Amino acid sequence: MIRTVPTKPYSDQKPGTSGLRKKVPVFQQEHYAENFIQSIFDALDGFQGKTLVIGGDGRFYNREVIQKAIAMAAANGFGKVMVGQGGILSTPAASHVIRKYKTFGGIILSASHNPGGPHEDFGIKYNAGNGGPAPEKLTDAIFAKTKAISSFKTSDIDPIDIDTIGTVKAAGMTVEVIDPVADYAELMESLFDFDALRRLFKSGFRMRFDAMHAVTGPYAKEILENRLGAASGTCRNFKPLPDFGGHHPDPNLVHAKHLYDEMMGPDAPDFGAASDGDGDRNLIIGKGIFVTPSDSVAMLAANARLAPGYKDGLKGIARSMPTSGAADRVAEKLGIDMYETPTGWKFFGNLLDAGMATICGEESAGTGSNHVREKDGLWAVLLWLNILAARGESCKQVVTEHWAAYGRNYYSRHDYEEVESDRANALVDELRAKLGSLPGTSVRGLKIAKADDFAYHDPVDGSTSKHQGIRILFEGGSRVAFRLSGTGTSGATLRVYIERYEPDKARHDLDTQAALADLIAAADDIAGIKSHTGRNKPSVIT
Ligand code: VG1
Ligand code: CO
Repeated sequence: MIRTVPTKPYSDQKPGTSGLRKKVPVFQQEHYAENFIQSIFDALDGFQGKTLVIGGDGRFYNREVIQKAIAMAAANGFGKVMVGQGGILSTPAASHVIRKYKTFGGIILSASHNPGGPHEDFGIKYNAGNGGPAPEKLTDAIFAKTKAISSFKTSDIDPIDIDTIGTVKAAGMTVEVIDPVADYAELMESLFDFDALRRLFKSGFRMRFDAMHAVTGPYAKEILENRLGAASGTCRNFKPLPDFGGHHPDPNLVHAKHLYDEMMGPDAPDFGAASDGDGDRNLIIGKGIFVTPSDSVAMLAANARLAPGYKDGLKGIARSMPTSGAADRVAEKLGIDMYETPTGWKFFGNLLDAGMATICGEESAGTGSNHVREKDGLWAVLLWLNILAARGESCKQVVTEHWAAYGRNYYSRHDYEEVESDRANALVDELRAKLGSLPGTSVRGLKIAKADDFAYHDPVDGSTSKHQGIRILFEGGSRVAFRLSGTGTSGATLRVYIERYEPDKARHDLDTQAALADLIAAADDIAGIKSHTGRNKPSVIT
């Protein structure tokens, strides 16, 4: 039943910020998925007889790769696989299942916020036994294996019925199909005050949750409508579709503009939220107010004690380098440590495992805590709801009171998508080459205090990760940062991050782009964005 199949390496299987992401036709090349899965197994040690979790966000090609992964896990000697029913497991739910059942690790099939369909994106990532994304050391080892692979192991089994919950045997291995929602919903119930949330909804509190036809639909429906009693119809686009209904499952102000418009409209519900393809991101919009992800991390951290799961306070806060400094001010006030990591959730794992950080966040709408080892979209939504219920205030009140107490970090990210790779690389190379000469000079009346290429020294395992984004720090605390995306599948995406701190309460309701206008102009002067990319404006502004 078990076969060793000869194969040839592909040279382009380097995992990016979060796993390997390519267009579906790339993944459909002969043995492409098999090569990568075998390389994951080849980079691991000691899984014989152990359990592997397999699930995905339901996108096109999910079911096919799940069958391949099951057959290969059996041939490689795993004792058991746990598969989400219908091939579904959100990224945070998969992380939880790995941890709860103390499995060896898990394979998550997702390209997250990237679009899905026969000509769109697919992805594979590996999460380790702590439930977190493979650290760099492991992704480097996997990449090395992909370049040298000469065969993979698989077994000749009939396709497993992944739509029926239960346990079957295949090639000597146990396959358990599990309810993808139950364990996760129970975890949420242990962290948040569900009684208070039921009272909130009973009192007439109205909410809109947009699952964007992606994986959080079944989770949100069960938790918000079934368990918490939110009105039926609270969840929209809740059926996961292989092509996400033809949209990008990216909860930002472009792809979830309909939600934004509704929340700014005359009959807006009290609270609006959305999540991405694999359920680890969150978009938070209160009635009449958009909450910037960086602010959201800070506000959740400042109020976390109001939720039962965090009543004893936080050990520390961690944020990625491009994320605004709003959370730093909260950490300072709470007297707890603050960590600044590179982009990508894999860098939070050690801090969470070591008990050094409790809440982590990224400017890209990712927030999470030590309850799992991934960012968690619904978790953030539920923590917000818990805070609103406990404070008896609106989202807008919580936000404006936070700014009044801590000051406001005006913040925006400008993305230039699908830029020619050579041109994007040239921009970064030029910028890097002149970093040394920038400090002390002024641009648009802003004096540069420091300019560097961010490097992270992991305080837990001592490893160093270099070239994690270029930072230009101005006197007075404003800054711009530049990096190239590691999740795209065509050309390069340049991300420009812009931040300015405003302590003055009288200046807290400016338009964000206007408040940042001089820094936006300075970023272009310094990096030559327009001339390098050939674009005169960003594709997406968050
Ligand atoms: C982006 C975000 C990053 C996030 C990553 C994965 O990466 O900027 O903060 O961790 O996506 O999120 P990049 O390299 O494109 O900037 V997800 O929800 O796509 O798994
Ligand atoms: Co995601």
